Amino acid sequence: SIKQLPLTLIVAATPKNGIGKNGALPWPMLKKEMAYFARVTKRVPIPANTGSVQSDAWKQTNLEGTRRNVVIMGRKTWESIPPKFRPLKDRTNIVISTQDRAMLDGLPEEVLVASDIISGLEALEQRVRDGGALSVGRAFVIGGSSIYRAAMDLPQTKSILMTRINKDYECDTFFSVDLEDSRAGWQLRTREELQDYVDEEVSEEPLMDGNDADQVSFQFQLYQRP
Ligand code: FOL
Repeated sequence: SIKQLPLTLIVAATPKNGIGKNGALPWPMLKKEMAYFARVTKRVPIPANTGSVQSDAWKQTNLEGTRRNVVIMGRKTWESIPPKFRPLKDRTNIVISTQDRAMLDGLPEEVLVASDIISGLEALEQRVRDGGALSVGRAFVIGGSSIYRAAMDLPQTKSILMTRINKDYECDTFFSVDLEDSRAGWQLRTREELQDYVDEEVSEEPLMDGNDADQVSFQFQLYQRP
């Protein structure tokens, strides 16, 4: 059932878990980091092989384009995405808002609006049945703070793709989960496990990005809980 669909949280945060400032990201445009976010949230996993070479070859060609990943975000995160980039392309966008969608100006009809994560997934399931949306690949929770917190309270949230930004930018919004507190059950996976999860190579060394005035390094991580 869609209610039990695994959820992956994807977030970039400073050493003090800062994620936002004045309705935007706290750091300058980090091209390689944003490109990673876009690639990973778009990439649909190929379904597990069944053993038949012939059927696996069929799946690779024919299931391509039949599934789409989902991105779930709060209303303020939606508004923080540059208009030319929203809805996030090649992904089914779900916006969480207590307001009616009529109150959210200029929201394209393909964007689903719901009052909470589970209701949003149920609305999507209905739209898939109606033939109005592609079936669901992976589902990512992309923020902000209150949506991250709501996702952490759901038992199907077992993976966090964290980008650790190695610089203390001033922030007014935080990721309120202490991944270092072992009592919460979050475990840092190895680089190899991260690579298997995102299906791409991940650098052993921190990456560098930013601009001439503001250089910053960052690293990609995977946390999981049992
Ligand atoms: N997770 C990570 N790792 N990095 C982030 O920057 C991030 N940002 C959000 C949530 N999780 C994240 C929320 N904020 C776009 C802008 C802001 C945003 C999320 C996405 C955005 O415009 N994305 C475009 C790429 C634009 C570009 O290539 O410059 C996209 O297609 O995903």
